[in-house]
Amino acid sequence: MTKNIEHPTFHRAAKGDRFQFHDHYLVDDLLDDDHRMARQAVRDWVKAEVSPIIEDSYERGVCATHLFKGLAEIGAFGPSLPVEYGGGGMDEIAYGIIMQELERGDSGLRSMASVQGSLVMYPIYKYANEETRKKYLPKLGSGDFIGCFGLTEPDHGSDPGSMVTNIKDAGDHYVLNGAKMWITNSPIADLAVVWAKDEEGKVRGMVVESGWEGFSAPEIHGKLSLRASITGELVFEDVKVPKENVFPDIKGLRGPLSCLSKARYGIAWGAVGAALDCYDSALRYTLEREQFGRPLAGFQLTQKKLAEMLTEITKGQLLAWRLGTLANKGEATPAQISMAKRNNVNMALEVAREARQMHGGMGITNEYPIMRHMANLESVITYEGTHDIHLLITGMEVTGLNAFK
Ligand code: TGC
Ligand code: FAD
Repeated sequence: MTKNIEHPTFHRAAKGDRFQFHDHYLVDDLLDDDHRMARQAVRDWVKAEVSPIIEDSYERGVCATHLFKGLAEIGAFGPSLPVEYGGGGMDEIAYGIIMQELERGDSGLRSMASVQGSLVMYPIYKYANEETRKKYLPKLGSGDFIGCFGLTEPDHGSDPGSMVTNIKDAGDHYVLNGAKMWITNSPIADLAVVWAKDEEGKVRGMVVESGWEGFSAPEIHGKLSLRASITGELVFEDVKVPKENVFPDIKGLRGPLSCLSKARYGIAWGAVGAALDCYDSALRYTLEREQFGRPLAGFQLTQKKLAEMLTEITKGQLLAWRLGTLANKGEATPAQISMAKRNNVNMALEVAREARQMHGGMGITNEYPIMRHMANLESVITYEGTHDIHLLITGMEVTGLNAFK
């Protein structure tokens, strides 16, 4: 059988927007013009600025820090935060669709935006005093400052409530001691949003500048995942933190967990982007690659794989979109967000694994984005709450029984 170029899928993929036709359930119709414009702008930017360099960055294990400025220019930092505080003034669906397009490029790229917007700008906007907001948010929004978020510790990952990093009142300032681990962007950060216990054992949040005495952020080497993103520790040795930098009114784990809700929501959308890129590559490859005298896509087993991938991606798109409509009304619950993060990241990882096999030997090379997405997604399924932690959050919601305590 010869290659069937009239095959509608192939025809549409070759002719039009190469991603458009993956929208099997016309989710596009659920978006408004602002969403579509934001998506196109980010897609074009990723194609022009990221696609040409990402395989090289990944292979060398280098974070392309110049992209921070570009991310700021396309409005990827805090898309749903108010404009006057450095955000984009858009809704939650715009935020989600931007994360989708970034992660189509690379999960590490989406990480840069998630951390800056949802884990650094969001808590400063939500919890800091007005002076601190004005001091840091414009520079974070413009990409002049890079931020990081320190919650996880060497001995306390899934259970951040047991953290030992602490602050002690020293009159006109606090003294911060402790260490954080696995912190995205920490070695290049200008500031960190840090969570530490006060003398009453309550978790408090604060902005800590990297130039202050006693602050260091050594890089973590040897990562085989998210290689285009930089990760490090945060070490605090008697760091003096001015009192105005400590968030005044939020006490307890609710503070950092509310930021995680915001970022996990973005990941639920972002993972769809990584899945779409893998699916797209598998579809193109199997339509072109011939074995036994016909395109691989002509075999039933390949079609089963493609059909199932597209079905799962479509379900993930609809889950993210529905969550977005709830988030726009302020009604998305942490448990709903957990379900979407868990489902969509797992879905993307399964799609990546299947796509890898469909590329045969070529699938293990950097000619195709598959291995990079697959390895990245191993981090994504671990950070912001592991796959199993999100399962237990859902389990708690449906049974009313807390499996953590
Ligand atoms: P628990 O007693 O259940 O809750 C403590 C307080 O927090 C409230 N809460 C939330 N509030 C807002 N949003 C959420 N998602 C919330 N979840 C819980 C809760 O109502 C309670 O409030 P209050 O007022 O009654 O005190 O806490 P727990 O100690 O039992 O822990 C529960 C658990 C295990 C679910 C939680 O600790 C958890 O989510 N663990 C996973 C840790 C995690 O996700 N770490 C992520 C670190 S940051 C990161 O990975 C960034 S990657 C960045 C990138 O590169 O993209
Ligand atoms: P652990 O908590 O030790 O878990 C190990 C395993 O045990 C997991 O499979 C987990 O699901 C399982 N487990 C744990 N508790 C239970 C339980 N009760 N029941 C059943 N199974 C359980 N953190 C930050 O604060 N800021 C960042 O910017 C950041 N960036 C990161 C970037 C990367 C690349 C990575 C890999 C991590 C990052 N993290 C960050 C940390 C991340 O959030 C943690 O790795 C994650 O929360 C898991 O913690 P842990 O690695 O200590 O694993």
